[in-house]
Amino acid sequence: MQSLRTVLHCDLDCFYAQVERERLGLPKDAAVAVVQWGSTLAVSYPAREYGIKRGSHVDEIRRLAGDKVKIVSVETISASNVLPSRHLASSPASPVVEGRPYSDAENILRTTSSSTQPNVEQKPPSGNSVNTTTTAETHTGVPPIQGNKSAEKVTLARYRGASARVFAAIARAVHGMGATIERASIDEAFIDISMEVTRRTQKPLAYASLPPDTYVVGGKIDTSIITDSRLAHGAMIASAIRKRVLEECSFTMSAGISVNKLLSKFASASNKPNKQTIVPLCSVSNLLRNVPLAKLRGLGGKLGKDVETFGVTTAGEATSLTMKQLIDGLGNPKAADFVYKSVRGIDETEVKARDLPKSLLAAKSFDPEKRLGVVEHTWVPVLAEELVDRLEEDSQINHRDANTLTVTFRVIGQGTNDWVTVSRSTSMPRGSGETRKCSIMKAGMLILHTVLVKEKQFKFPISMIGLTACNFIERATGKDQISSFFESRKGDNSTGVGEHENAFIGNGKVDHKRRLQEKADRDLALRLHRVENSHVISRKFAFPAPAKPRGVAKRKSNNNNNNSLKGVSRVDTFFTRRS
Ligand code: TTP
Ligand code: CA
Ligand code: CA
Repeated sequence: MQSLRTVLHCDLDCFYAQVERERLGLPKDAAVAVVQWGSTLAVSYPAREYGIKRGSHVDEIRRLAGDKVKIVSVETISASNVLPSRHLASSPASPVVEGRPYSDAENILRTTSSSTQPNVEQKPPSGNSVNTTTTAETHTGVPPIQGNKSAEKVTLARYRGASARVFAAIARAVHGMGATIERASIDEAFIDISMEVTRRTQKPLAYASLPPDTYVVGGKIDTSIITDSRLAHGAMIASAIRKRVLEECSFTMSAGISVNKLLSKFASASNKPNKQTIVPLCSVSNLLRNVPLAKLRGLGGKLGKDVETFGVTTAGEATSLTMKQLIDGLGNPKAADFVYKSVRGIDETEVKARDLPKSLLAAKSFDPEKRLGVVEHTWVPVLAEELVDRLEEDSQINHRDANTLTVTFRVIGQGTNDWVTVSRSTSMPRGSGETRKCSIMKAGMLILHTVLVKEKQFKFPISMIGLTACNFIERATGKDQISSFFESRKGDNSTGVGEHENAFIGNGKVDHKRRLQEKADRDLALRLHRVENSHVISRKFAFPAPAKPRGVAKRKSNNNNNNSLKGVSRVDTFFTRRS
């Protein structure tokens, strides 16, 4: 029965903008717009007051807000330190093309040494030094540094990192509640807290004790009614989670509290930023009455269009359709059932902790390039570096290693003259840092060279290259690592046993049941962290499904540095020969 479930939807406010605001040490109320190739991805709420929206071009931001909005570009990485083209703005029409070209080095120098440049990024980029370019700001005569899509690639590492911190804080906030957390995107999660709410409803909760930033769709709730009382308890938990995220990560988050995913997601978006909204069952029909069909989950595409052929455009109107009409019209009883329920706010979908990503990808599309050397020297090192970073992050969180490296590229097929996507796999080089990066580069170059130059199965130009790590195997992990990961707090990099676990071990009073519960919670937290990468990969780099890899190295559990397909020695020979 859906009224006995309590489902939260948590969504960070203007996520990328908050990450940049925090990174640059700007005040909480700073007007910030985060742009990628000149177009806005995220807008802080104060900046929204100028009329700036997602998709606004930098020119428009300047026109609307002058220098009152801080423009920050997403981080990009390039193969060379300074590529002349990177100083051009993304659009030829943009006046910033006329801006004085200057180098990254100059920019960093300027930004770190000049206190008279209030709108210039204050902190140098974190992470990789030489190849990582932080592209910042700006306005009034200073060109946005990020510029040339074909010479740089965007990296979302900053936002992934911030997201991981947030999810860790959420996991800690619901620790011990038997909650299920489903990561829905880089900045949002569904949390099923039904079990904890059931436990809490033994105690009455007065409406007046709800946090002041709690809104109720349709006015008030009556906490003497069990369904409303559950939502009130849910609101207390939501508030605690948001508080924790704010304290540990300095990010504000909005939340929706209701009985299912559909309604809680609606709720979280209805009072932003930094607020939470309850949708009680009695207000569902009012809430959905004027909602366009396309706004409902699952009805944004063809199915929604099919329902519109009945002559209805809103959820409210669609409730006039009978199940029989829907089955006859849609020709699919399952789809009919889904529509019938959705327009009434009924969603039986479970909140599910998702599985680990099966692969990690670093990829780049670029203008067709005829010279293999340019691709090898420009993109392979950048992608290898990104992949190593992600592998190391993944290894730390998920205690596993990839066994296979797949190199995918887009070229012209011999004879057909069509673009084709080709994949070749080899054993994943082991090691860490620079050494591993070099080995991955060598393996990638060997594959490209073998397929494109030696075998001549495909023709230049080449327009995309991707390095994928897959075929993961779990490393044996000690309990300490899990505990310390779970318990570690912001800024606490210690690898020792967390405070909770210490108490647990120290007093020896915790019973078996609690021990199991804690383990379940830790596993939950880990599972949650493990899905951290999957969303971003598939969303940000629309990467064609690789053709069935040929020559995939056999999985070996005791694989150390076993580059069995072509062999490290062959890779080394190749590299030595070329260099
Ligand atoms: P959203 O949650 O959709 O938006 P938001 O967090 O910026 O703002 P809101 O307060 O309204 O929730 O997206 C989260 C981040 O994902 C966003 O900050 C930037 C990124 N993003 C894109 O890069 N492209 C997109 O098309 C969307 C929708 C988001
Ligand atoms: Ca958001
Ligand atoms: Ca979101």
